[in-house]
Amino acid sequence: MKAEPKYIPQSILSHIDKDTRITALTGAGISAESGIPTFRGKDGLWKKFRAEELATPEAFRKDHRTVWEWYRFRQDIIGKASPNPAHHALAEMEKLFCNFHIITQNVDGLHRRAGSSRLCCLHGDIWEARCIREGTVTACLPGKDGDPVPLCPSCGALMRPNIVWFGEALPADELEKSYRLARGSDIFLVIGTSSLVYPAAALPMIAYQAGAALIEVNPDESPLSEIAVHIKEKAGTAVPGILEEFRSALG
Ligand code: BV8
Repeated sequence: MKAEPKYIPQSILSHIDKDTRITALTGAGISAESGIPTFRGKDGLWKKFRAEELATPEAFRKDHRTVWEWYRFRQDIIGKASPNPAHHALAEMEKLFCNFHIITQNVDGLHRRAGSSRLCCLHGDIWEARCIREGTVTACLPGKDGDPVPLCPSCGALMRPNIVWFGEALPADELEKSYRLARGSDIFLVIGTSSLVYPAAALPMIAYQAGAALIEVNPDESPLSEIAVHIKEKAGTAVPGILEEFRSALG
């Protein structure tokens, strides 16, 4: 009698092949072991602010310098961070399965640095800035003489982080692609997210109601934990373990 695998139920593994449609939705928790603070964890505070108070158009209008200081603080941490085994394992899954995609809420760029390319980025990129006048997007370069606030290289207007703030619409094309992926998944992995921020948090239920097997990797409970196969482990341990179980199931 073959022992039940540690992570993915045998009933799921016995049906996978290289064409199985697998989607991974990732949140800040997948980058925690890279040393990047999560949003709502104990280390989620910056000075006296919380992320929800700074990641808004109102905060930027009120005090764009403080918002830029927060993003430069995060860029500094992210710049020193590297993809961890969970990011690398997802990049490996993309090589094993022709219908493997990642939908990420993260803005840190670590999936791309790990080699993932089939990526749906819902909330933008901390390494990009956008001109508030022209809307042009450029790499997020330092401001004049290292000032944290960058100005548009072509028109000189103020630039903002090219990130989706609370109260702002997500990029329509990325959001539509994420709905399509959720509806068309055989296996939907949910890795390192509190599943509190919408519309991203709606994706696992969309996948589940469309018939996907829902697998959650999170050391803590989340609103999904009751209906998902909940792996109560850190992503850096569990995701490489899931990769190995997928690999052996493919033979
Ligand atoms: C919008 C960029 C409408 C900023 C972010 C219903 C429908 C639509 C909207 C809403 C709705 N209800 C409420 C809203 C409004 C709001 C919302 O959802 N609010 C929440 C707080 C209730 N949503 C919005 O405002 C969205 N906009 O809908 O606009 C609209 C439509 C048309 C026209 C105009 C407007 C925009 C949301 C995007 C906000 N921007 N990020 C930045 O990064 O600076 S969201 C932010 O939260 C991050 O992107 C983050 O990824 C995301 C979710 O958080 P998590 O990733 O889950 O991180 P968190 O810290 O919460 O959790 C970490 C988890 O990891 C924990 O569970 C922990 O246990 C686990 N973990 C820890 N260590 C590990 C681990 N797991 C594994 N391994 C480990 N080692």
